[in-house]
Amino acid sequence: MQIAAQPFPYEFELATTALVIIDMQRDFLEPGGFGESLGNDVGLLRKIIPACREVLQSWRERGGLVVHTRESHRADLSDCPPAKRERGSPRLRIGDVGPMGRILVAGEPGNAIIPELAPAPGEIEIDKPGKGAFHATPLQDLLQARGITHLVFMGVTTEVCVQTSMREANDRGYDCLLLEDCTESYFPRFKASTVEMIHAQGGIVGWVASSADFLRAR
Ligand code: TIU
Repeated sequence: MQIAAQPFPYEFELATTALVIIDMQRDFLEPGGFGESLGNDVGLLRKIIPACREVLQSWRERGGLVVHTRESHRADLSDCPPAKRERGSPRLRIGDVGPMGRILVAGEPGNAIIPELAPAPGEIEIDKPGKGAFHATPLQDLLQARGITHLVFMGVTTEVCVQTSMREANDRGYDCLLLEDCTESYFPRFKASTVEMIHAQGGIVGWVASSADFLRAR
C-alpha cells in the first residue's frame, strides 16, 4: 500500500505494520491528572479523539496489530527517577493522590486509557516509565517477534512522548508515519514545529500524513 505523505509517499504492508497509540490516558486528557498538574489546559487534546477512533476502528477491521502505551510508574515508584519526580513545581507530583487516584501510577483510574480508545483483547499494552515507548519496555522484542518493520503513530503529546517514541523507533530501524490530525500538544506551535522537523531533511525522523489519506490506503 502507498499513501500520500510528506516528504514523499509512505509505503507499508498490513502484516508488517503496527498502529502505535501513545498515552491516550485520562492523566493527559481529563482534568485532575498529570497533564493538568503541570499547568496545562487538557481540553486542547480532546479534539483528536474522533479521528483516532476512526483510524483505530478501521485498523481493527483490517486485522492490523495495535499497540497502546501508557506513561506509568510502579506503585512503589522504583521505576521513577527522582529527577523526574522532583523537577519543577507541579500542583501534584507523580505518586501523589489526586482526583483520579495516584498521579501516573499503574492501575489508578487516571492511568487508564480513555474509554473511547480502550484496548481490545489481544492488543499490546505497554506501561512505560519514560517518555519514549522503547525505554525500559519489552516493545522492541514484541515487535520483532511479529516481524513488524513499520509503525504508524497517533497520540499525545506530539513533541514529548510521540516525538520521543518516533525517534527511538527511527534509530531502531522502523519506518515511522505520524498521523497529523491524530496527535496534539498543549502548545499548538510545538505540534507544528514537531510535524515539520519529523519530515524535514528527506524524512529525517519519518513521514507525516492525514488520517483521511491513511484510511483510503488499499
Ligand atoms: N507533558 C507533556 O507534554 N507530556 C508528557 O508528560 N507525556 C506525554 O507526552 N505522554
